[in-house]
Amino acid sequence: MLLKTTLTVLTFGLSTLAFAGPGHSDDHGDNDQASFAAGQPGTEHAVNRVIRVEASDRMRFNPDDWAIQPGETVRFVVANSGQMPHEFVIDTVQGNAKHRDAMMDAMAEGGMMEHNDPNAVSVAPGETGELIWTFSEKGTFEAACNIPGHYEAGMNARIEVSKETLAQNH
Ligand SMILES: [Cu+2]
Repeated sequence: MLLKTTLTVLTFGLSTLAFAGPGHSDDHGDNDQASFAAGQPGTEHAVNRVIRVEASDRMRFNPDDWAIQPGETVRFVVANSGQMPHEFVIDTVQGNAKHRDAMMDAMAEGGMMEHNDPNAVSVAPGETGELIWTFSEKGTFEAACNIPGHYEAGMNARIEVSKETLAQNH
C-alpha cells in the first residue's frame, strides 16, 4: 500500500516532467481536479460573507452546518480553541476521504503531512486561520479535519450550496 503510493507519486512526478513543455509552466501537477469540485480558492476582494468557526478538542466544528448560495465567496475564520492542532479542509465527502488516506500514508512514513492545498488551512492550538473559498458549484460539500481520528470523532461540517438559499433572500 505504502510502496504503491510512493510509486504512484514517482510516476506522476516523472510524467509531469515529461509533459511539461513551454507554455505549460502554470500546470500544477500535484493538483487533483476532483478536489476542487466544491469550487475554487477565492480572492480577498470577492469576499461577500464571513463565517466564523470554532474548532475544538471535542472534535467538533461549531457551527457545523452552512447554507451557501452558488457564487458566494466566503472567508472562513477558523479559531482553534483546543490544545491540539486542527485543520479545516473544504472538499467533497469523497475528496476528504482521499485526503485522509494520504495523511495516514504520510504518518506511516514517519512524518506529518504539510498542507499547502488551497482548499485547506491548518490551525495550531490557540490560533486562528483563514480560508477564502468561492462556491461556484451547487451541491453538498463538507469541511473536515482530516487529522487521523478527528473526522471519525465528528470533526466535520456540512456545506449545502443551493439556489434555494438565494430564493429565501429575495
Ligand atoms: Cu481536528
